[in-house]
Amino acid sequence: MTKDKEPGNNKSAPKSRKHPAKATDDASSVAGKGGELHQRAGGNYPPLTTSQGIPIPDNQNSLKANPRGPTLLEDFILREKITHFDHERIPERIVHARGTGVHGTFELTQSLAQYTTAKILTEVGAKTPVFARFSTVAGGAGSVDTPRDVRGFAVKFYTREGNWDLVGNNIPVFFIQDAIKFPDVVHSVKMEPDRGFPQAASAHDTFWDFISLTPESMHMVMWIMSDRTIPRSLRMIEGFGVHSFRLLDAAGNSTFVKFHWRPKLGLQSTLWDEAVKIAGADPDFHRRDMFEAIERRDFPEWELAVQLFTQEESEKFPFDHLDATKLIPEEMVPLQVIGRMVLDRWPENFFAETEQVAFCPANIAPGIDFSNDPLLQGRLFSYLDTQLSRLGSANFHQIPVNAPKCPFANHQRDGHMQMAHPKGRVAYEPQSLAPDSARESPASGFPSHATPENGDKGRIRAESFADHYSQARLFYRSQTPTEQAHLAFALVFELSKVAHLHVRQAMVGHLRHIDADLAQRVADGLALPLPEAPPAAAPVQDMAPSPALQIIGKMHDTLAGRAIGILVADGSDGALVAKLRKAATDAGAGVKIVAPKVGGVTLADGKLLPADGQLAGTPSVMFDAVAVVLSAAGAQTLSKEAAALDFVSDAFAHLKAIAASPEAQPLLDKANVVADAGVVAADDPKAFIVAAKTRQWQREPTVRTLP
Ligand code: HDE
Repeated sequence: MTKDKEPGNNKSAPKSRKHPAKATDDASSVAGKGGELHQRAGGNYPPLTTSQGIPIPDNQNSLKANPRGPTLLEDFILREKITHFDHERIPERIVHARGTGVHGTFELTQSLAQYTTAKILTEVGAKTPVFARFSTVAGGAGSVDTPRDVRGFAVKFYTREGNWDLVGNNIPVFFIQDAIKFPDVVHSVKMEPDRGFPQAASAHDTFWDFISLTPESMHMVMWIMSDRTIPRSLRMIEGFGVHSFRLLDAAGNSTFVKFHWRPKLGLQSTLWDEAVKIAGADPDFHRRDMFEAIERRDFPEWELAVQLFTQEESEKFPFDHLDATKLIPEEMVPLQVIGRMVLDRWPENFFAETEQVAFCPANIAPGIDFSNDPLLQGRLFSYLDTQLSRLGSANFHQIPVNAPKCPFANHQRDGHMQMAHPKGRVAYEPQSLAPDSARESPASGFPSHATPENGDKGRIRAESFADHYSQARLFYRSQTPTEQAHLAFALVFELSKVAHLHVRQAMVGHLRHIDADLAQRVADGLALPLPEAPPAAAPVQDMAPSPALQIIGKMHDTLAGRAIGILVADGSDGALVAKLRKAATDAGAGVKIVAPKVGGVTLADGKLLPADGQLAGTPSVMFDAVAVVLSAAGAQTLSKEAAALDFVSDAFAHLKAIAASPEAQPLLDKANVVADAGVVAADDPKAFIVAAKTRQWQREPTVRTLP
């Protein structure tokens, strides 16, 4: 049957379907565009088909009784397309919904053969494929990248002995000691259930109400109020496995281990005001940053390091290492670097890989084992459970990003979306009918540590978990004065968003146990009389400061992997721009030209300089340092442009280096930029590079009042 002969068609309709590019009537104008696109694409493209393989003749028009008549139920092409579309979304992760995933490789550089049989930790030089996913915790999948939040740092190692998932965070401790509190802490931080806001923010009453009633969270509170939770880039965060795990040797002897990821680029954070403005300017800031780094082959890299300790050593720690609100200071148990991870391949399809990847702390290789940390024990249940509902089937391990890359076989069968078709009549074990069917391996299968257990059953919190303030104090007192000020500022900001006075009071009461000066600063910042401290469950200990807990101490003076913006306008000096660009790229930075119009500017010598970003859409928060190269006329024009004034004044307030041509001075003056070591002449690229490699911390007291 040809369409021309279908009942109800008038004469013009068949034409529009047969020759979409030539269609002229209103209803077919889209078809016209589609047709042109096809022609432009050219080449040998495969025919568009339904999911059943039926070739589709017209992807622009549904099947109608006549050109202006009703759509027919018969249109299986329309129905299949819309039905699939209707079901495109799956439930997002209850936490860590917003994520960025990248493929890469892990290479072991130092063997742990003395402690473990795990091949991934003993085969030096072996390269293991990995998939890493970085995430925020509280916001939905479509939320912004830069709220104040913990970052998830999950790595799936496709080892020769099965998948090992190290599902960590960029903070080495957690809010709670027992998994039974997880739904509470998450419900408190998520948007409030009656009003549906705030999205992706901890600065609200329910979160601080819960926290103020949960003293065990105080150490984590110090970390989340530090600049660790407003990172500059996902390439510049640390990762931590958090819990103690065990390594097991061939004889079954156990050594405890904590895992750490250390970024090659060093740590780097934004300032709070900067993070807020980035959220508006580019909600995908971190995802885009990672994507662009991979695109330009500037592959992010981390060292994997371990802290190893025995049961006997752990008994001498002034805290319980099974308590996930505690860390082991590096100064107490040094880090040993054992390998490196390089991320070098962006997923081909975001949904198939980043969205469908399923990490689970229970995915573990023989030779590594769990500890009794009650938070870890709860996690061992939660991930598979949530993934069954998120991915909709017990067969989600067959999705390519989740499937092991080593052989795997068992007698699990059937279920929704079974993609495999196992052969044979035997789907059980023990059996005697199929010699080649999979069997258990008593000698080489996953061993569990033979931990002796005794004591009374009960809903009990160990007494060794009672000290809630000592490590919070350790963290705060280990920070530089700048970091301490930022932490106090963050607490004042967050608690100022809390409407309930008693919650603010309770929080400041806790701070008194951590550090008297911190409590006073926050109380002053809230205009709050210093409240009573609550009773402490255990005496607060003074621990030796740990500089390894700082961010500033771990920042590298470098432009590697950083971004420089050069603001230009018509009449700018092209030679100066070229000089600055060369100096910045030689130092490892990416450079973007920012201009009032995206088409670019006409330089003083008449040449056209194309822009990478238009001024209004490319504010200085996108960059680590900026240069302003303007002619006198350009500076005059931009002095009337709010976006240009913001570009300069924000760069200054965000403690960034600014290089400026002398003619740009009126713009700098109007933006209240005051000369200091970070404001340099544009024709001195060397000085600019030195200043751009770091933040101008000394400037901070001149641009904002910190508590
Ligand atoms: Fe998770 N966590 N978590 N978590 N977690 C999930 O699993 C959970 C905890 C972490 O990129 C969920 O598949 C419980 C600590 C990361 O896909 C869920 C407890 C740490 C990711 C879950 C914790 C993490 C998750 C949600 C307390 C750092 C994202 C979706 C007992 C060591 C992984 C999913 C990705 C995701 C449960 C605490 C890290 C609900 C019950 C501590 C990085 O299963």
